[in-house]
Amino acid sequence: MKNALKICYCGLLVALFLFCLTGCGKKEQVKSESSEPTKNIIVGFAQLGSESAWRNANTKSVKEAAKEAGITLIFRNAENNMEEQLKSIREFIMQQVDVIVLPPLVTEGWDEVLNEAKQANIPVIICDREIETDDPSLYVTFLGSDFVSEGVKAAEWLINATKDSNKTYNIVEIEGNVGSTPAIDRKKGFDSTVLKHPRFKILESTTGDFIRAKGRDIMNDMLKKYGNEIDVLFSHNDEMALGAIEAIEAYGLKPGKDILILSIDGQKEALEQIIAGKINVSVECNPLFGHDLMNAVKDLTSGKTLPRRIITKDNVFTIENAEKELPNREY
Ligand code: GZL
Repeated sequence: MKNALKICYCGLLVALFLFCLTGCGKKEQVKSESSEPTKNIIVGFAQLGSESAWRNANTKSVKEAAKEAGITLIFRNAENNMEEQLKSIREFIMQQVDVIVLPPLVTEGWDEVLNEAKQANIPVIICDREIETDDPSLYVTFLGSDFVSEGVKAAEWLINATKDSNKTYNIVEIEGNVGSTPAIDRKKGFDSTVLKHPRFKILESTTGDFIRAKGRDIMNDMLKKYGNEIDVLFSHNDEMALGAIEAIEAYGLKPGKDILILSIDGQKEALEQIIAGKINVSVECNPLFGHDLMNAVKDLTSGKTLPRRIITKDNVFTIENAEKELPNREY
């Protein structure tokens, strides 16, 4: 009997020992001393305007992505006024946000305010458009499209579409905001590619500020000046191309046939016009980078190193694929 008691007693002692060894029952979430409580991230976003469907889709994408990521977004809209963007950035610095995100209206004039952000130890992400600066430390990364490539893709479509013709093609160009990287680089990519071929000539190139009504008015003026001489319009965005279509039809010509129309952005309305035969090509410029932007913010604030450039993918829409793509368009 005594032996049996001894065995039970030893068994109990072993069970007790094992129990304590495994953490004494209920597991507690043990925070190591070094783990910080998850901090709420505050981002200042100085949007440049609401001039196009592209811009409004970009705003929506950034706001929704911030909400999904649990990031507090302080949103300001400069309505195409650089002074307002500068004011917004200084406001964000006063509020000591964690990250400033800037889609710069134009490339020049940001060094002073970005130096103030640097002195305040607030990192800056440039998105959508780029800045010119001699000080690469003024921002961490650029997230956006390759505008030179967009211009080249528009030119390549035109070169291919006219390769069997021996006529000279007179081109007019309606540009985006003067001094903005999409306007500068789309022009660079397009002009440098088409002008390698003697059959193309650029009659005139002028800004429409990415605005539909201005695209219409400028096309009007160009038609008054050159009339039926115009064979091709290269518009730096769909909004201005859609405005130009109104002017071309009012003049009595057929857009997409009498005047080939090359455009950029890939917005829903442009794909509808491609299907209607009034626009020949729209090179996509994707505004829906809110999710990628918030991932970059989270990586940055958790100490990860970001790539210097994060380039969004852009497709090309023509009569061959517009119908299939139309249901997927979110802007
Ligand atoms: C391009 C963006 C341009 C769009 C226009 O990234 O900055 O501005 O192409 C928009 O539609 O107005």
